[in-house]
Amino acid sequence: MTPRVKEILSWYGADSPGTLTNLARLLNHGRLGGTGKLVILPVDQGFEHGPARSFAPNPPAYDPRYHFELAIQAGCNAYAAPLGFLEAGGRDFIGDLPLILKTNDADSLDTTEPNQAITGSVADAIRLGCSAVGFTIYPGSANQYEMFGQVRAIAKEAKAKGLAVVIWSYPRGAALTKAGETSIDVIAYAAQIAAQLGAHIIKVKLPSAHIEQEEAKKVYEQQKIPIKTQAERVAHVVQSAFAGRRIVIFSGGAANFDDKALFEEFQAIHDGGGFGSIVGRNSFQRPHAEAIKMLHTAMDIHAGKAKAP
Ligand code: FBP
Repeated sequence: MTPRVKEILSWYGADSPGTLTNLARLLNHGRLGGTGKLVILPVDQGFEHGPARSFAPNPPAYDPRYHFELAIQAGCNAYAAPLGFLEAGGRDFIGDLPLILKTNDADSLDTTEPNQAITGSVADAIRLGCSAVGFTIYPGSANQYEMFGQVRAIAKEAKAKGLAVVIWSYPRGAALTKAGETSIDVIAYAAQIAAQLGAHIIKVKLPSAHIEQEEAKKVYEQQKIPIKTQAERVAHVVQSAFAGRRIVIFSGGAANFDDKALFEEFQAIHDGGGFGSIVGRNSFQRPHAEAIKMLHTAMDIHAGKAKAP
């Protein structure tokens, strides 16, 4: 156990040894093991965006086993997926890397107010040997309070049974404009909500400099909160999650094979004190060897071993 991982675990004083062991598994695995940084492969896009949009750019990715192999070979800290993908591949890769079961999912056939269905349970996560459960909330949706109640119940059970909890906190819905979904005030707020809901690991999108809420705007201006650069915005989001005492990681977004831009984002996450990335489409939609190379560069940037080229 490195001093940094010990320090991070000390922030979660209410948790049982079982939950802390699982959190430590996530932090100690892979190329970034022990650094306090994480790169996680999430593959729920088949459910969330549909199979062709997700896997046609790199057809081997239709096979559930592809993603286990990619995460293992790249040295990711963990692999996160819905029930079906984990059931389909789990037996072939027992003990090879920590797993996170997504316990709710949405599809893009539904165009009504953003919501998710419960698609997995704590019992499923334990049966599949997972270290954590994952759950998406949509702050700003008319369904947000229902989702907060659901994650509360799943997190309570997960913690009672010794698992860690990862919350994907993605603002969207009737209360927000499109720009508001990634505005700095709203992303910082989304990180705070996930922390208050008891997440061990919080996942948000990288924020823009836009400020959505009028009341918040006044404070950002009065207090001169620095939000000009991406690194400053990352630092503000991390501060918003209990003064940096919660693990906050940032999502990759739609495939953007302009690696320069991607590496600059990883650099900003590193410079702002973010804890790493969760990179789905940008890794599994490119050929395998290129994905490994990109993920290794991402890890080196997060570990401070390399600068964005
Ligand atoms: P990507 O790196 O592919 O963006 O994946 C991260 C992720 O959080 C997935 O887990 C999830 O399916 C997707 O983003 C959600 O994307 P959207 O913003 O379209 O809902």
